[in-house]
Amino acid sequence: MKSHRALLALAISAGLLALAGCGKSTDESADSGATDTAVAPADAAKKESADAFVARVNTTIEDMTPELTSAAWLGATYINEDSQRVESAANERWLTRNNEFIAQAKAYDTEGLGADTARALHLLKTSSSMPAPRDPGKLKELTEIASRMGATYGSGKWCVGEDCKDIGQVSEILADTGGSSYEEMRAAWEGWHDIAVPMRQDYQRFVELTNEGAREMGFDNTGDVWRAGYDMPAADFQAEADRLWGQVQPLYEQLQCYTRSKLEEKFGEQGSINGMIPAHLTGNLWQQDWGNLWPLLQPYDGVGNLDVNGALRKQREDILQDLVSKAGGMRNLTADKQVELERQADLEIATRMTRLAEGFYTGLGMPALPDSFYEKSQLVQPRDRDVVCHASAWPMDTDGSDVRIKMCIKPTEEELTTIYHELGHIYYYLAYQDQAPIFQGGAHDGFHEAIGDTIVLSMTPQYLASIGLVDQPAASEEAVINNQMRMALAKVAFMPFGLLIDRWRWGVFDGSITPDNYNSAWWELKAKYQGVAPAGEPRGEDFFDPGAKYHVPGNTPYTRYFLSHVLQFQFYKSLCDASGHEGPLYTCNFADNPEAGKRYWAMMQHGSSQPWQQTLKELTGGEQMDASAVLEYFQPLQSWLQEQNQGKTCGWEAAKS
Ligand code: X8Z
Ligand code: ZN
Repeated sequence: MKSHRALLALAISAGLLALAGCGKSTDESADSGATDTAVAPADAAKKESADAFVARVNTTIEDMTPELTSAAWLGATYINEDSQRVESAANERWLTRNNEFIAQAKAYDTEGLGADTARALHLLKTSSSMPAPRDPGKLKELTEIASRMGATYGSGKWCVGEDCKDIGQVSEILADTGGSSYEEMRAAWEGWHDIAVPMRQDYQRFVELTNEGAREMGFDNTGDVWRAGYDMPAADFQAEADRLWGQVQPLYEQLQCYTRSKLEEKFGEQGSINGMIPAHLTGNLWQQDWGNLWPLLQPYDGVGNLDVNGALRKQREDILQDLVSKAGGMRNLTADKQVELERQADLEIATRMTRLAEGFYTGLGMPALPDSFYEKSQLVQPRDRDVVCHASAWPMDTDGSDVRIKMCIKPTEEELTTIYHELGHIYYYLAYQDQAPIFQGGAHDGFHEAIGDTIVLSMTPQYLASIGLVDQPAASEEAVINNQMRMALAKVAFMPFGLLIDRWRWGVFDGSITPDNYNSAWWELKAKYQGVAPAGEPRGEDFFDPGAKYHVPGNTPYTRYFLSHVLQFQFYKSLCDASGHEGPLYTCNFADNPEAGKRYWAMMQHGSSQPWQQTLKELTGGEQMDASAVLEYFQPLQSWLQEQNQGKTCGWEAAKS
């Protein structure tokens, strides 16, 4: 069976299909403003029972998914004008059908319907991340813009004269926080942000078109549609996200303060801007993961070796040496042959890393990945064409027989954890493949993002040692703090970023942020939530900095990642309990525990067939998202940071950004 899950998956991965996306929940209040007056859908609803209609929708999704996903896969892995044309045409066909479905779904009175049918109708009405206008010309224009923005991002390069660097190469300069100079990092950061400038016009039109689609569906604007997908009144959702942020904000502020002071020690006055962190200094283009600042921020030098990067690099080097010696030694190799062997080594280490991740899931009792996964996935960056390197996971059809990931894997810790993340999506697809297509989505989109990240929390030093990536871990308070810092640089640093992208887009969609302040509003939010600022002059409206982040041109809603960063700690705690873990939460590793695996799989099997609160309750016992497990986990680090920050003036002056 095909599904909305496939479509949701594309939302997760490819972006375009997000438009068809599902997994959004149903919410009466979201429908209450419906203005659909078209006669045809009402007539259709009289002639076709709701049950028959939902069955037809399911069959249609099943039938249309393979072509749609293939077109999107081509668009992302073979960027050129032809693939964009095929991709946007496939989307156009699907969106046209989906609009008919939405209109008809709204014509049914849900009173007295069976629970599944009512849920399916509800999902249909609230499941568009790219609401499309009914006007065929405008719908076509929208799909073309969406494809073009995706391609512009995917093929983006920072060029100095003839020397052009893609996102991987730019990221390497930023990631080398010990080696690259302040100015080198700044040039790389600015260079990448230039790729987004040409998207500004397209994005503005994109907003107009999707807002028109949203209004035709009965919503105020596109952001209103996005917020409707959480089985609660859309208006309450923002307050819920604020509440969760309020729980973790003090911890983030301590981490920001410590990081800033270390940057000041290293760079002097250039290390901070009115108490904020300069955007090009965190080792990441968007300041969402500070793991690359480890050399600067490691609390206790040399306590417990957590150098996963070094271990992976060495493994790749060993693989290459092996290939070279099998080929008769370096001296006997042509330049072409050397490149070929390098490439083989890249693929071999990427495959090994993926097998490690798969091993975690199979260790929990989940199935092995089908051979087709390894045959059809893109694990390394092709040399002969542009692709979208941003990692994604794809269900190509609705029966789970063709699942893939698309990545440009390099031998780093960050990429390793991203593989575990992507396989979380893949295993979710496999777990709910027996659901009707329309229920093949996450309980909500944050659940989808949290599956793999929960596993990442279980990648303790003990686990990393068990797979040969670090030495037998030290057991000391210092080692605990070191490991907590390693996790916090990925997880805590991310949280404000997870929130702010959609704060910006919600504002853009509701008109409170207008095109003439797109960029200034972006930096105000960056300042307010992250305490991050660009170096030098304020970034004016000649730039379009939000477009330099994949999910904006890719139109993937982002609050899901913020929610995931809360949920994953709740899932982790429950799975740790299920595995019989005793002791502090942060020491728990549930690898190879069948009980934890059973509980997890049972939750995943529900897909989006019931409100997420119910699914959450089955796993955790509670119906609310709650960040107290985040605070419990990081308690030792929070105390340690407080001590380190004593006597410092923390906080920042956001207004001056
Ligand atoms: O986009 C992703 C995944 C694919 S769903 C690689 N993530 C967000 C990002 O990279 O911005 C995972 C964490 C946040
Ligand atoms: Zn994801």
